[in-house]
Amino acid sequence: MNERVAVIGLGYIGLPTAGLLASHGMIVLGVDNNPHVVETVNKGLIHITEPDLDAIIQVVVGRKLLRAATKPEPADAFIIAVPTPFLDGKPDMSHIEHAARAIAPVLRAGNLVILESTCPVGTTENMCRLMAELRPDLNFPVDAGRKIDISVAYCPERVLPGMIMHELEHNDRVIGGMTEQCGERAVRFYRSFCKGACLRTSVRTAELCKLAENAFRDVNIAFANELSLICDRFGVNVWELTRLANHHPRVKILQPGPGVGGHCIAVDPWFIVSSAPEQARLIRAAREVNDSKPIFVLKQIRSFVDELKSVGLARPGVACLGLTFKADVDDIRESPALAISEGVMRWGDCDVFVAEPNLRVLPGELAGKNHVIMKSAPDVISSADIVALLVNHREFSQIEPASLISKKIVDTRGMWS
Ligand code: SAJ
Repeated sequence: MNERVAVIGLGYIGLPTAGLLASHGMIVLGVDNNPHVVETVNKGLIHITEPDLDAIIQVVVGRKLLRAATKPEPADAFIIAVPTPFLDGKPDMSHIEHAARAIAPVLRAGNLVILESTCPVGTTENMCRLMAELRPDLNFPVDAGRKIDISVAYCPERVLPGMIMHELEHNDRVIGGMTEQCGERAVRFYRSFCKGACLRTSVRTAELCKLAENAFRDVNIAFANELSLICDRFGVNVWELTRLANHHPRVKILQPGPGVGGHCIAVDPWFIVSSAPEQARLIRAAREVNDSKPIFVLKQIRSFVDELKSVGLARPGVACLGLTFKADVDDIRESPALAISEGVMRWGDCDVFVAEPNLRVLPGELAGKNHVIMKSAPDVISSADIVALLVNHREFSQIEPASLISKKIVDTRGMWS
């Protein structure tokens, strides 16, 4: 019989996972507390932008392999993929707690519960203890030596937004079982749809592994961003410098940018820093370097604004190209490009022209402001005196170099450098 799976949380990870499992013949219930999301998915549509996801969801909903609801129902396996924000200097695990409370009443002996959300070390154990308290009639892997009714594992998602459907199927998975038996059960589950290696370990190692991966990338991007500041001081082109340095066989410098955004790399390193502040000095420094980069970009734009004002231009026009946290996605969470555009808007003495091909309306503080206008990239460039390239969307590579002549340029992504 087909395996029944409930996926809790239909966001950037949960919905693609639900679609992939259903496309492998599993009967999937997607659970989300947002009725709009549930309604959208049940129509075979999607509420996020991710290449190839729309076609998969349309097919599996049409074939009745995927259905959405606001409450969990009994299943063989439960995957929890809910947000884990970092609020006021502390990780907020309340969504995981709510998910555990929601699935506890429908759990049955033989079930598998997998946590995929990024979380601080120890979270899976806490979640397991909570479910054990809520269901004293079932044996959870919290007390050594007892027969286990419910297998619990941590298997972090590691997919790259923009490539999720491919990476969900092909990336290797790190699978931490609360016990060996839990790990083996979870490995069998992932092997049924994942073509990558399924690497078994402990829950704590798997939790820290996910955080280490994102902190590693953050530290490496911080190195590139710090180099861009050093290059600015010496009048050196950072893009040329990194290109040349990367010809060394053991050097691979990442790309500097306007800062680091998204809900993963800009957030997850704090889970390590907040729980090991004395040890995580480099990881903290990297966060600070990356968080300070939008301020540097704002200063670059401001110096052009002041220069134009000093020669008599009363209200310079600033084109902000891109608002999302990275290229070719519609996600604005922690976006440095959005923060920079809002910063320019707040000065109040410039006109702000925004081009963002992946959004239909102006988000956040930019919405409803008289001096902020959203238009196509060629239109914003022709209206502006200063052009700030904030996101390297593929549409922007079509921009005619001739249209930039006579403009002041702040190219944060090296597209025109
Ligand atoms: N960025 C740079 N320079 C670079 C690379 C990225 O400035 O050379 C910036 C991007 O513009 C963006 C931010 O970093 O603002 C993060 O983008 P990203 O593409 O590096 O990563 P995410 O956040 O989309 O996805 C990451 C991935 N983690 C790693 O590569 C280690 C992904 O595999 C994870 O699954 C995801 O976080 C997650 O969900 O944790």
